[in-house]
Amino acid sequence: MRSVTHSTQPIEGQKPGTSGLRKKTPVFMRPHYLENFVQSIFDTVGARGKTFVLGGDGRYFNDRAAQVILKMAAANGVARMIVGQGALLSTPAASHLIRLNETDGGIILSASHNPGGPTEDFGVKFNMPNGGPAPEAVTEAMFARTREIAEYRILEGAEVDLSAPGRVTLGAMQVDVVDPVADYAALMESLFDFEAIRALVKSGFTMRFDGMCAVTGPYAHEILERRLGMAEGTVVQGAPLPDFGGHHPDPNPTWAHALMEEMMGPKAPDFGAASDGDGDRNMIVGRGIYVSPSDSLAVLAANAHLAPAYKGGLKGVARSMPTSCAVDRVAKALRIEAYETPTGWKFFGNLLDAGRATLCGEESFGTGSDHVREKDGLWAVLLWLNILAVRKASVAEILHDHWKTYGRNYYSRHDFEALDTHAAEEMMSRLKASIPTLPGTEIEGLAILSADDFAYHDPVDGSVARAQGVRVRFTDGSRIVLRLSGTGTEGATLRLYLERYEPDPSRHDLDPQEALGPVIRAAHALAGIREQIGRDRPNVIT
Ligand code: G16
Repeated sequence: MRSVTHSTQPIEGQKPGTSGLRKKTPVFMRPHYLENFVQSIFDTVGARGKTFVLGGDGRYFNDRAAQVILKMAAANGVARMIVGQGALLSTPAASHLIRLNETDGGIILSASHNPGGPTEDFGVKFNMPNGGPAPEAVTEAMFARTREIAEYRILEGAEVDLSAPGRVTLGAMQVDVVDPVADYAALMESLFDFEAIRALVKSGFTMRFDGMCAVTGPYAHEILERRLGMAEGTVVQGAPLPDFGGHHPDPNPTWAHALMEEMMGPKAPDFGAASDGDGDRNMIVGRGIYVSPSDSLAVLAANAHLAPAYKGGLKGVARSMPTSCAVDRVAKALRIEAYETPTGWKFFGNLLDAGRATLCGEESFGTGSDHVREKDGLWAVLLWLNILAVRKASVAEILHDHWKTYGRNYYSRHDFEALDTHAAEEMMSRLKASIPTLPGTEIEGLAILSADDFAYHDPVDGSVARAQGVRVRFTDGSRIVLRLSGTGTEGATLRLYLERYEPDPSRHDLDPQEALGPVIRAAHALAGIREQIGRDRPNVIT
């Protein structure tokens, strides 16, 4: 085995977005593309003598990319790599392995909820020794490195057999191939009352879990069916496929429509859930009732003490800025701090490390806690199950009870995808320029209280993240937020977030789109969506 150094040149556009570098798969497969980015990671965080975790969501090119990264790691002097069997690891499981083994970080191969396949999406991201996504200062340094890179190092020779757990060597590097599920399942068992959930299952409780042909399937089979005793067949679409079976592995009502239909139909089980490509997102559905991610976060915060891991209470909660303020009301009642961060799980890392927050969540179907440093789909499902087992109430009862106590934050996100990038940026610039003129004016009958472009001052390390989204608050407590997505790979995606608070229990059963009608009209008028980007309607509503 020989280590060779290849000359290369910087490649345009290797700037990590909200969560790592995501591009079309054919772009990642171009000569030197993956190699340049991986060498830039090693050049930034160091490689010699270090230990890293490696795994991905199994999408097309996952296996080959893993082999390239292993050979580059060996050539760069990495001492040890811990790799999921078959190069598979869900994102939360990777985060756990990074922490459990006290490693120097990990490389995760995933484009998350984006479709996979030869013409779809691929992604690479680096997680820090705390198990969380690299913060902006680090991803900026990686990006800077991609712009000056002149060579990369790689071992020439045979590939590593990743088909079974065990220890092998690659040059001087040790490679430990591990069962992707075992340590993660043990962690879940240490957090939740599996006994109580098993008793619930024995009492006749039924569930459907949609793995969306992505990485969570094996985890869900093991935990839900084998350890918790749910019937075989509870988990559907449970085998990870390189193209996710042609599906869009995004657990929301649009893309997980089969689950939605079943849960709204006459033969619905008691509880339904789905997870995404890399297992960090979750969607929760009760029989006949959908739980929005913002509501799910609020319900979990209000009931977390019912699970063993959180019985001592929460230190604080955190949500991304566009996420609804429902959890803030719970925090107020619990007399704990509620933090508001920019979109991107990486912004929660400092709060979790500093012990300021225990639970975090985002409107984008992400919920998690300080057990790892990523959002965690199955964790959220298990916390729900633990709560259902203790409260012995249905999802609908728990949700209505929650709204009765705290009021309901009607909430929706409208996505306008594949926009002309220039037009979308132009629209945002115009909107930002108008911010100072907005307070005190009225739009579509709603009076504007305040408007700004969100800036986050991290209370732990003092770093500042500016320009994180335009938010407009109205005097009746309603709110709109507009920002461009940082995870897309095709043109631009405008995300429009809409929220309205309703304290009156007799008005808690409205269709959210109806309840939000005036706010939606105000948002369109304010941003000039049709005039600026030529769209009347969103592609996806969540
Ligand atoms: C990623 C981030 C999340 C973020 C989401 C949407 O999720 O980890 O924190 O909320 O993207 O980001 P954007 O609105 O910029 O597209 P995932 O599941 O894709 O890793």
